[in-house]
Amino acid sequence: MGVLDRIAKPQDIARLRLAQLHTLSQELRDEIIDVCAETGGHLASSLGVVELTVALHHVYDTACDRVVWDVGHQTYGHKILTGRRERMRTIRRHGGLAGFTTSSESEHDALTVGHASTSLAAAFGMALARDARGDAYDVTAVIGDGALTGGIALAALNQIGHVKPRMTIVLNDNEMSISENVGAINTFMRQLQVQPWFQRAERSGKEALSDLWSPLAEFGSRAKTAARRFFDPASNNPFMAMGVRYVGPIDGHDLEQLVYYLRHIRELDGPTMLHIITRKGKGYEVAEADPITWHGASTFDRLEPAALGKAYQWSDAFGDSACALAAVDDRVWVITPAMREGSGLVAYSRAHPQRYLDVGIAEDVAVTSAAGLALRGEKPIVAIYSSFLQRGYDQVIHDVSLENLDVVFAIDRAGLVGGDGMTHQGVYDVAYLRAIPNLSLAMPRDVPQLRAMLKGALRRGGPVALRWPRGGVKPGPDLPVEAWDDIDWGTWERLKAGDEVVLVGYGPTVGTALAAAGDDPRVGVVDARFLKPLDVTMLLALADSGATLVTIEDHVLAGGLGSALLEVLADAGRSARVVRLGIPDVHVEHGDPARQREELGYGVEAVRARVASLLGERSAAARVVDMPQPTSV
Ligand code: HTL
Ligand code: MG
Repeated sequence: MGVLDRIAKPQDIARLRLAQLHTLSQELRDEIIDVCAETGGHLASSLGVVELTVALHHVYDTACDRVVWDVGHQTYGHKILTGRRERMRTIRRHGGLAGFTTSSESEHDALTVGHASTSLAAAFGMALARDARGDAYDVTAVIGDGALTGGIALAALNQIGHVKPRMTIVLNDNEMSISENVGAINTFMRQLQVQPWFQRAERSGKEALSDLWSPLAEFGSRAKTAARRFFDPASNNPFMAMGVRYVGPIDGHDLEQLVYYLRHIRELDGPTMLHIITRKGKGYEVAEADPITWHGASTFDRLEPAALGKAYQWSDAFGDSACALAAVDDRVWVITPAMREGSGLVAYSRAHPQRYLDVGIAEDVAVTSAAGLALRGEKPIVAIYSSFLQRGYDQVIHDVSLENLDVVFAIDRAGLVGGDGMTHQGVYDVAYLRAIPNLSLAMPRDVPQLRAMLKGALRRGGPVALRWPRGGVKPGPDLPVEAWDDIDWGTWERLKAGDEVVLVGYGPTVGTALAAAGDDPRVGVVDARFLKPLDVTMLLALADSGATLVTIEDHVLAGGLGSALLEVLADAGRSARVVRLGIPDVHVEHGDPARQREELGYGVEAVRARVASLLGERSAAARVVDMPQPTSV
């Protein structure tokens, strides 16, 4: 029986000796690899914080102390240690554990999270609440070097350094966001590690440690001395400049040091940042060698991990199109907020490095820098996930739309996203973008349409948002940009005749509509590829035809296409029977999107059933109308 097997509750970890903590770390690492091999998931990040996880649970009681993990994707070890070991193989799956910390899942998860950079502000609030109530628990934020590039993290640090509540900030620095980390603070952190004083300090830290490994009471003041040794005021440390005590960097895989510093920092007043250096993928060779691929892995064979190959994705179609467009127009730029791989931009970043920008996890900066570029005549494309564009919403309105600037938003992961779940669902952007003046919004149903829309967007100018889903797509034919289709801006396309029930979809739900309609001559299909401007002419013609209109969207119903359609009909004083299919007023958890769509009533089977019942209703109504009227007496 291993150490892990003997842990009934996380509080048991407090009693373990150093040697047992080492064994526990090994066992935990092993289990994380096994789980991820079976389920896929955020392997490399979780492996990198195994020792930190064990140290945190050794020092803190997470049932009352608050440990706030940023993003929450690195918490596989934390979940295993906090009563969820048996359910780990359900992670990210339908009805299973969430891939991120989720407070409804466990009292040990301090925050429901998935988007980056929120931990510092949330922990700051918790520390204020604790002090206001006179409580004594500890508050610790664990933030990655990637997440620290986000504006909200830096703004929170600014407050923390000003108000100075007692809290610990563990900066988990593995030099990686999903791809290589970027930014000036990152450069500073790299410089820290090559300073001779740092290397000296690391050695003397070790010595200080062997000196001081004895009961806690002895340590208070000596810890401060040791901590001070680690800091060279001549280094212009930006964290110190912001009013946060800085300790480090230390080796984040050295359990002894981790425990030592966490213990002593909790005794200090005010905020302290412990900078730890870790290796993403630590302990699993392939993941250490290629942490980018193994950041979010699909299932794999532990002993023979093959290259994680993937079919052609919508992201690839965008990346290839952007590459081609930038090659024929030297004013085209692509900006990504830290999502080079996910947005299909690896090839683009190599082909056009001068007109490629990774701004870090800073969606607001991505949008407003695009505005700046556009103000000077460039043609920026902001490549961004639907759910992360939420972070740049004010910038879209205030910096882009007000000036009617030529900025294209290339919105990926629009629709249900699967394993990432609630925090990452791309199901709000139609609603939140449709409200913005000057902006066009469209969704292609295939790659030729994507190319036509992207080319058209750059040509016509003004803010244009194009969206596509997560997942595979058939590659387009190999054609030069001049041979790409043109698109008639703002028009819909009637793909199948039929005038009793007309299914109206956009993007992938056009495929749903076609499949559900089959070859029934009574059922028509329309591709509502422009969500703004809408094709009012076609819409009113459809309404006047007397057909029942069924909108199908992989998006929330509130503010989606169905709502837009009803607005047009109401304003034009027309009436039609409209049935709206899509996501009701709930958060959709992680799971298999195809199954979720059926359950939510807009998968192929669900739509087919709905169409059958609508056709049934119509013929029943027609029979009533056709019946001979009884003669009056
Ligand atoms: N933008 C926002 C606002 N939130 C998230 N989560 C992302 C983008 C995407 N994302 C992740 S994990 C991650 C990004 C950019 C890198 C985080 O790097 P960090 O952690 O250094 O903080 P590390 O992986 O341990 O190195 C997810 O969506 C899971
Ligand atoms: Mg990192």
